[in-house]
Order: sequence, then structure tokens, then C-alpha cells
Amino acid sequence: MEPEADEKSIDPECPIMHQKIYEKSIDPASQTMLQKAEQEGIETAWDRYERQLPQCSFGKLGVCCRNCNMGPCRVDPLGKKKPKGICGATAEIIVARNLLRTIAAGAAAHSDHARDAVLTFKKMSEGKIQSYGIIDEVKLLSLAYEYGIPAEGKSHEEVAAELADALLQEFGKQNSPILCTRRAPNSRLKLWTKLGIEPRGIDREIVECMHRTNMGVDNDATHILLQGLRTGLSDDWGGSMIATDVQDILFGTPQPKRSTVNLGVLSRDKVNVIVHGHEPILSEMIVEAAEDPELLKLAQEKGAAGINVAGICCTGNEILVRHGIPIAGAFIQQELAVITGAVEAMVVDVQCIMPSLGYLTGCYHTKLISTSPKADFPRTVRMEFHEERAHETAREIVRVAIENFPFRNPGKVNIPEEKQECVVGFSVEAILGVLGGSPDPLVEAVKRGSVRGIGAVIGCDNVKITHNFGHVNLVKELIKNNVLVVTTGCNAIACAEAGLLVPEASEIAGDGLKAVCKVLGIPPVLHMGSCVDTSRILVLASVLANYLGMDISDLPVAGAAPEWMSEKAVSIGAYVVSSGVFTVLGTVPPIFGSQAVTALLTRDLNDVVRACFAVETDPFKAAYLMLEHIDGKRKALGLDSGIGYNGRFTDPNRTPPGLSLL
Ligand code: SF4
Ligand code: MSK
Repeated sequence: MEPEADEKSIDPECPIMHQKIYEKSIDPASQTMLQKAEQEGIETAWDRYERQLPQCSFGKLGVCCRNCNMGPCRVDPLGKKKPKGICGATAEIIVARNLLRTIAAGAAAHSDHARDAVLTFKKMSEGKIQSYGIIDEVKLLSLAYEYGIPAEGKSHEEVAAELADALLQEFGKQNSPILCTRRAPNSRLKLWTKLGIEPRGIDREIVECMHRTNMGVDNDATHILLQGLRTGLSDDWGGSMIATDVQDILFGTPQPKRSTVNLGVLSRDKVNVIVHGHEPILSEMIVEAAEDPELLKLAQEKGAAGINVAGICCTGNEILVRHGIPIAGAFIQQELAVITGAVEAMVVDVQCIMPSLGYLTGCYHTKLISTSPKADFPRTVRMEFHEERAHETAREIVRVAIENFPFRNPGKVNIPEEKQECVVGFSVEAILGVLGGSPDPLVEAVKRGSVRGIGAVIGCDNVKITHNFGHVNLVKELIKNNVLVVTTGCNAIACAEAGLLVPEASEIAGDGLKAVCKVLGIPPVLHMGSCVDTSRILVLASVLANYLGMDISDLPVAGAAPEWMSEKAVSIGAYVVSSGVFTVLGTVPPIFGSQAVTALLTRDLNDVVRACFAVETDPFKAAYLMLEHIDGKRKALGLDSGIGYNGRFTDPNRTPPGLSLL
């Protein structure tokens, strides 16, 4: 494969192995920090990955089970030597059970995040905490309306209190369905009901997954996987959507704004405070504390020019899309940020935080501050965060960072130059606003073929694929072919780092998309928020489908997760496909130990939920698959599907997705 321009950014003078750094990341800022790590003898996730190789092939195929203590059992996927576990479980059963547990874990992470957001919302509405308030009153009232809560004659706080109780009930409903699913088109809702996968209470679905996969319970792969779809749906149309909505009420619904991303946002002369994790309940308070005049004065007294807050991962995305606070990097860059030697404090809450950070920060002056009652890590400064003392704790955290500034070792500081402008904050409300209040202009652009379709590209980074290679190349291929891209999570950060989140990026888009972006003044890639905000993408799909009177699966829309790694991404995959969107996975899920499960997920699901997965590690081929799918949907709608193809993948006789990996 010929390297593209953005792959050739290695310093030719670098004394260490160019190819190795090149294979780790295509991002120049990350490459600089990887060189620094090697020169300083600092270990990163890539080094630990190399030491893990070869990774266990049973694990990769999904055919190891330790669900009871007769095991662990590892079965032979070809059924020759050890075709069954001790209890008689086949590869098919084991792969399906493992997948169900993964979905449950991912859904639990998203929805427990949502639960905490609702509990904060409830305490705020009852006047028990002072640090939070109602910022988006329109969203409060519209959500109350959805939940059947009359607002007349009540204060906003009273409405919020009733709404909080209604939202909390969504977690524990025993038999009745959760309500956010009503945003989906009727056809989808009917299909879920017919299949018996309309989700009940979010907690109930997750617990049922654990029950079903307990030794000797559910042992039919299809039956097991249907519960996986239902649990995924309870995540998106329950947990994730609730988290997004409540956070919008508390902190504001994102609107387009400019900011900057990448390691170069760290400051040479200010106190650098990085917030990393997922919950804006904390990061919002850190942002406020960093503007406190008393703390700014203290920073000056310590020799700093100010206080610079930057994000990593999705808590970074939350404050980026709402306030334009810069992002220092995505998941895989968390260690690289510390390696700059310029971070006074890395403040973490939950999810996607590497336990390596405590050891790594010990090599620099950085303080790793863990804050969540649920999550601690080796070698942290523990400063537990509770909403009742939110302001005070945030101020104490920022004070610790300031006090640490004089201990920065200038000899160890190397902040990469690279920082990239971006425009972010495209909530569904913001997108409709850009369109003038109605989906019509976008629908018309799709009908004419100026916009071929919509690509939803999301998900993490993964050391198994060159950092940003999958994200950036897949998205570029899509926009070159006139597909408007919506993005969340670490894909959004990757796109921002590659300069794809500015209106000027439409210059590399196809002519149709370029013209639409210019008229609307938008980038060809729209940043919709954190990984939990993937719910916004399905709300947008529902708005379009409802507007057109069709199902989500009829739309020229395709999804992808080019570098996914988290269990949360598996839950997202389950709900996106169950909602009717064909989705390409860019790293290989542990399902190929069972041909039956693989065939179900990559083909037969089409007959069940009218969408399925593909697995394709080459981002150029993945883009081609998405375009093929989008064109197929266009054709079915009677729209022009002969728009042509402008890309790198040209092999029409490719092996069907996934099957080459069996
Ligand atoms: Fe082995 Fe069955 Fe126990 Fe799994 S549940 S560890 S396959 S005996
Ligand atoms: S942070 S879940 S690595 S998107 Fe949401 Fe990024 Fe994936 Fe974590």
C-alpha cells in the first residue's frame, strides 16, 4: 500500500527505528513523543503490546471460557481435538456467551455513567447541591413532555425533580419498555417488539445477560445474541441517551464553536491540568476552578502565566463540544501527554484510563489525581469527588496542580508543535439549526446526489492498528466520495488532529459535498460529542427517517468503528446494528471461533434487524463497503446510485468481509 502524504512525517534524522514509530502512529505529535519515550527509556502501551505477542489465539477467536471452575476450557473451533468444554458447551455457545458478557459490560459502563448524571440532576433539583443548575431549559421541558410530566404551574426545579425520578425508573423497569425508544421510527419499534428485543429496564437487561451466561443457563447462540441486541438497545435508547440529555440540561446543548486539538495545546508557560475519563460532572467543575481569580493569582506567584485545562478522551470531548476547551489527545495519547513532561496534574474519573499512568507519572513531576468513588489506580493522589463539594474539590485539585508547577523539570519538557484548529459542537439541535430548522436541505442534497449519504464513524484507538491510520483514511475516503461524516469519541479527536473538522477540509471532499459544506459553512465531518453521545447519531437518523416516513434501515447511512477496543464499543455496535445501520468493524472481534455466530452477525442479521456487521481491517476497503451499502440504499429508494467511486480500493473480486479471517 502506498503511503499517503500524512503518513510521511518521520524526522529523517531520528536515530531510532523509523519504521517502528511509523507503524505506531501516523500523527506527527504522537511520533515525536514516541521518539522521546524511546530516548528516555519510557515504556508505552505499544511496548507492552509487543511483549504480549503472539496474543492467545483461543482468546482472539473467542473460544475460551471460564464461566465455571470446571474450566477454564478452550475449545477447538474446527471441532477436532477438543470440540467441547467440560459441560459440553460448543465453540458456538462459548463465543456467543462471551460476546453477550462483553455487551453487558459496555452497556453497564455507559448506563452507570448515566445513572450518576441523573443522581446529580436529582440532587440539583432538590436544592441539595449548589454547584450545578439548569442550563438548557428548553431541553428540560421537551424531555419532561416526552416523559408525560406536565410543566404548567411548576418551577423548573420541580419539573426536574419529577423528571429525575422518571429517568431513574428507566433503570429498574421490570417488564415495561423504556421510553426513549419512542424517538425511533414506528417501523423500528414494531420490529423490536416483534422480535422480543424491545428493551425493558437498563439494569434488568444487563443483569439478565449475566444470568443467561452463568453456567448451565442460556445455551442457544441465536437466543443469546438476541439478548445482546436488546441489551445494546437499552444502552443507546436508555443509558447513553439519558446521559446525553441530562448532561445537556445541566451543562448546555453543544453548538458549533472553534477550538484546537492535539498535544501542542499544552502550554509551555502555564500550569497544565489534563482531565481524562468520561464524566463532565467533574471536568465542568475543573474548567470553572481554572478561571478562579484566586487560583490564577496563585499560579502567577508560582511563576506560571496562567492555568491551561485540556482534555483527553471523552470527558475532554464533553468540555470541548460545550465550551471549546482544547483536547490534548485521544485514548492512545494519554501516556504521550504525560511524556511531554509539561503536565502538572492528570485528573481522572472513569473509563479508558490506563492503569499504567500511575507508574508513568512517577517518571515525571506529574500528579495523577483519581477522583471517582468507583475507580482508583496504582500510585495516585486520591481526591474523591462528590457533588456536594464539587466546587471546593475542583479548586483543591487545581491548587495541587499549581503547587506542582515549580517542580516541572525544563530539561524533560518537550511539547510537540502540532495543534490543529477544529469546529465542534454539532448536536442534533445544532445540525438542524445549521439547516434552518428542518432536515429538508440535507434530504434534498441527498436526493440530488450532492450528498451521497451519511457515514457514522466512531470509536476508540487500538495499538493493533497504526494510531489514526484507520480513522483518518476511512473518513477521508468517505468525504472524497461525497459522504457527510458524523463522528463521536476518539474518532472525532483523530479527525480533528488530521484537520478534517474545519470548513476548509471540504476542499478534499467530493464536489457535491464540498458545495453543500460551503453553502452551510460546515466541515465535511461533524463532531457530535463523546462516545456516550453516539446516541445523538441515532436520534439524528430517527429525525431523518421520521421526516421521510421510513425506517432507519432504509436510509443511505452506514457506520464504522475503525480502531475500536472498548467493551463499550461492542455495546455501541450492537445497538447501532439493531437500530438498522450496517456497521464495519476495523479491528477483529473475538467471534471467528464460531462460523455460526460469524455468519449470523455478518450476514443473517440482515434478515432479523435489516442490518449487519462487516469486519474489515483495511480502512480503504472498509470505506468501499460503506459506499457499496449506501449506494444500495440509494438504489432501493430510486435515487441515482451511479455517482462513481474516487478511492484506493478497486478490487471488485474481494473476499467477502470477515470470511477471509475464518
Ligand atoms: Fe468449561 Fe462449561 Fe465451565 Fe465454561 S461453563 S468453563 S465451557 S465447563
Ligand atoms: S474515550 S470508549 S477509547 S471512544 Fe470514550 Fe475513546 Fe473508546 Fe474510550
